[in-house]
Amino acid sequence: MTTNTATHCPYTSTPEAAASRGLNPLNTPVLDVDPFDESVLANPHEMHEKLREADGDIVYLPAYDIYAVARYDAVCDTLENWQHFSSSAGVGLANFKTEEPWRTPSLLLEADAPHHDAPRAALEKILGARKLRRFQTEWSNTAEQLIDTLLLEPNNKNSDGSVTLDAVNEISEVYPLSVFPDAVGLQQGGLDNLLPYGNFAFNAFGPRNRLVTDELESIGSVMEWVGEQCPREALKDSGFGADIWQAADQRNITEDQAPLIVRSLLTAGVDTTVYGISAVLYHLAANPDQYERLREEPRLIRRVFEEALRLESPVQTFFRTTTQPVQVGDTAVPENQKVLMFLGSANRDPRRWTNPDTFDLDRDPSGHVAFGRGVHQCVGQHVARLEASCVLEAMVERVAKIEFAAPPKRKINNTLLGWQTLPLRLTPA
Ligand code: OVM
Repeated sequence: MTTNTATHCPYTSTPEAAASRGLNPLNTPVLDVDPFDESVLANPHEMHEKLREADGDIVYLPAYDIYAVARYDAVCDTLENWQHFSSSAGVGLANFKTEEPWRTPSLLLEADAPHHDAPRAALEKILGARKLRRFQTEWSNTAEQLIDTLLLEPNNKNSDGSVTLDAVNEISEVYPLSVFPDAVGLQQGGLDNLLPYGNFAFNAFGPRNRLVTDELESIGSVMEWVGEQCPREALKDSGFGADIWQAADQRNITEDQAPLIVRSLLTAGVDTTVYGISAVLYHLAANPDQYERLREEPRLIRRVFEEALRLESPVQTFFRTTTQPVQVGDTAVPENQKVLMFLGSANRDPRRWTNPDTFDLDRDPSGHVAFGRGVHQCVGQHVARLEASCVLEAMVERVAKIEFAAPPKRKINNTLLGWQTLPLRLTPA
């Protein structure tokens, strides 16, 4: 049985060949799609549907010799089963067992138990919801000042009193950069390295296409700067960075681990929140009725962010690597195979969500996998939520209407889905 363009895995062309590779010859759909093609990266949803509707819970993609899961249940099962779907061979296309990683692997992202446990436990404490309350007032004030300033900026002003701006440049990138580096305890200089570093790191999970190779020349000095921010001496006395070093003093992690855990904050903590804030602003501009409702019911702010994360899934994909032959539905996946998980597809799977492509404040978006799930689920999710809710609170109080001033442009990244420009017209309240 086949669906769409699905045929069958070439490796399973004869039962003997299939058996020798541990594959069930009858039941692995093969799809001729390229998830990293630039036009697909810009608009992945049609491909997602093809992947979900293929005749199996897991499919084979000959373009990269990888397996892929795109249905909600299959993505969740893969994320939860860290015993069979390992992170320590890298969570990108590259298999660290046979390919040199572009940097020392992350102790959090690219590690399995037991090595993962101590760094994860330490960072979970440091970034826990309760620990973040100390930033609430300051981060709210920063957001309020930012929106106030933008609404008053003469260069943004239209004759009718509204303002036109690029929300990516002026909100999504500005806000995280004005609160997060300070919360980590970074010094002032060189913060302009953070976005290029994150952008490269997320590109580096994909194949060595133009998005990666075009940056190879410039990334060396960026990596050097990032490395220099991680030692204890480089960091301020208070902040997430100092907290990580304190965990080393308490022997919860080793002194060798501390700088790499700081590096994780710098890798995963900026671009992700930039994309998250852009996502929610985009969907509010696209759904003016929902923005109006949000202004009447600001208690929906937390939900609106989750619903935007579900629909946009700023982090679209991660890989795992099989530790042993594993049966997924009707397919026997061999050992040491890369499995690509489509988080963005799971978050729009009609098996799980009613009207999955609709931005709807009446739905319960919890259970989305935009932050992943299982032992690696985003450890910084409370930081992301706090940043976004501060921005949205400031917006709903000050802005009556959000509209597109021009069509937004996609930013292309091998892993991230988001916006390069988001031209908005804001009408002050
Ligand atoms: C890391 C990390 C964690 C999550 C995402 C990520 C670049 C990196 O620990 O370095 O993306």
